[in-house]
Amino acid sequence: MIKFQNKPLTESKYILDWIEDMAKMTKPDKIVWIDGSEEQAEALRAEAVSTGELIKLNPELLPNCYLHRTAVNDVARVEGRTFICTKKKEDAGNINNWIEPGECYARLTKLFTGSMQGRTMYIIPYAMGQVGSDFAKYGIELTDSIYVVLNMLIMTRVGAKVAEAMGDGKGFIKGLHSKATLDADNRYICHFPEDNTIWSVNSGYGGNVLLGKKCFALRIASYLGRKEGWMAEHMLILGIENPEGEIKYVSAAFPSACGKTNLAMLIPPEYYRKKGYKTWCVGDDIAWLRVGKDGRLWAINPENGFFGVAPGTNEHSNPNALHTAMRDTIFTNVGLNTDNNTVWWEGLNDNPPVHCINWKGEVWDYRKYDKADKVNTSAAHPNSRFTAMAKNCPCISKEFDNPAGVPISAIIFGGRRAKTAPLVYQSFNWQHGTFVGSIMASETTAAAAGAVGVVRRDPMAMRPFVGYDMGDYFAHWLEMGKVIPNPPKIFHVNWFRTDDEGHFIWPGFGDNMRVLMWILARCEGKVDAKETAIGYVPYAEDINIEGLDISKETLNDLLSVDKKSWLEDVENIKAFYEQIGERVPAELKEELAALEARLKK
Ligand code: OXD
Ligand code: MN
Repeated sequence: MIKFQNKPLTESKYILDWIEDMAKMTKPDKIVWIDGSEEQAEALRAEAVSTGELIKLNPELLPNCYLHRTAVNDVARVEGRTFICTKKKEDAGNINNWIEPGECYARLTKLFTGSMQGRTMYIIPYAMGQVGSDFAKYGIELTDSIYVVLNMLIMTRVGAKVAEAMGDGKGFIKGLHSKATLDADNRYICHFPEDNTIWSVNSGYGGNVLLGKKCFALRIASYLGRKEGWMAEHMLILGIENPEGEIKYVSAAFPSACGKTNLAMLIPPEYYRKKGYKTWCVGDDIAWLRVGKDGRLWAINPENGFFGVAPGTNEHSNPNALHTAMRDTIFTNVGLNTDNNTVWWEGLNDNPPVHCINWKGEVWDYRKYDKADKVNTSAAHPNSRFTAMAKNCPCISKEFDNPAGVPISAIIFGGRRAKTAPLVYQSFNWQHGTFVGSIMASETTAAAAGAVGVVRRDPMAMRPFVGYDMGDYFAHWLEMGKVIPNPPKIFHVNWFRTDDEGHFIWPGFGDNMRVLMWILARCEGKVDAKETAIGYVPYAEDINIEGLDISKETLNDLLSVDKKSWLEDVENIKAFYEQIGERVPAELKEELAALEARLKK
């Protein structure tokens, strides 16, 4: 029998046996249950400060805030080291990396054996979604990292209530994480969807180790969603309230670091504010969607906090995120202003600190900053983060904790495309909308390791997050379309179109509300649109540009469909569908052929 330092939060033999097996393998010195109490969290923060794992920031300016630095080779999700381990390779599909489960367990067992020696194992029982809600799912993460514990306490709902809701434990998601030696060559983020299991080793970076987030709420949950008839998506959820107090909700999928958090916390431009419009954030990264009794699609945000990208967050781009992160926050890999013990990142303001320690822990000289080599010359790593509580967000929706979620009027796909995609267009129907999602593409960002600025296809922004074959995932979308009596309308947006000199043409940020207003007007059948080869595009006069320094011609440019570049894209999509393989549904191949024919007409 293993010995716990504090009272176990469950009596489930199933759960306790599993913990015992994991402890026998990893051999921690101590084992502690995380109960979700403030006292325990505070003691862990103090311990992490005493070992240097966390730096306590200025309590007057940043109350209850801390800074953490990861290893320099461990700063982003590692897609090349992320695996879906299904019994059959074809069930993981061609887009995912795959290792046969038996082989993977054996390989990782070697890495986990003794990996917690001299350390404490923390047992974190957590819920994704409100405990007791029809949407909720439960997991336990075993970890040897206090940083992980403290982040999970912000990002998920943790503690005794969760352990109680797990009951006998069957069906909970078994997560095991160890920093081990942080050896990048032996870093593995492995998912066993057929066993409800996640094993992550040799990393300390959020996206690889906060197992409730990408690993569970997207990869494992997408697999469960297909089996159980619901959807787990890489989507923000935003409510838009009109002057009559009626709130309509949209969910939107964008690839990592394309402004999801900004859109989720958008502040309407003055024109709309004066009229009485308001916006409410339900979620900034993940949506779980189910068909409601009323035949609409309903969504929850399964998370309890935000793991947002810091650089570029400022009073203009996202004041709500900034205010959210001013208390009870863990900053990771940002700069430390040593004059006042606060944090700084590129794009926060125009006053870089004169005395600063950069994300690598070195003295930093702002005069050496070189845009072309951000990783080595900036104060904050381009993928540095804040982990902040949803409840501290000034615009958090009052439905945030509603176990039933919110009804979705529109699904919006988007990418970072300099040329091809217009500012906004609407799909013809659910099937065509699924096609539009399946051909999403974006120029890559710093959220994942690898080259930045290269166009890659990222269907539904889920390329790194689908826990099974991508073709089957598309088929699941099509199936869902058949069982939602009153489905949301599906749109595509692109805030990132540039002129010939490479400048962004659309102002973005709060002004994206203008596009959302067109989208909602379309959902309500209140505005006409132009039918084009790719879908319905707005008439320029229907996008409100009052108060913006944008000419009608520029708007027309933003809304234009360049057939030549679309036809080039079609070739690229064909190759991508080939790469996904034979499970791409016939309906989507037909949509592609029909698009090509319309473009050639
Ligand atoms: C994220 C990501 O951290 O998508 O949300 O990488
Ligand atoms: Mn994300």
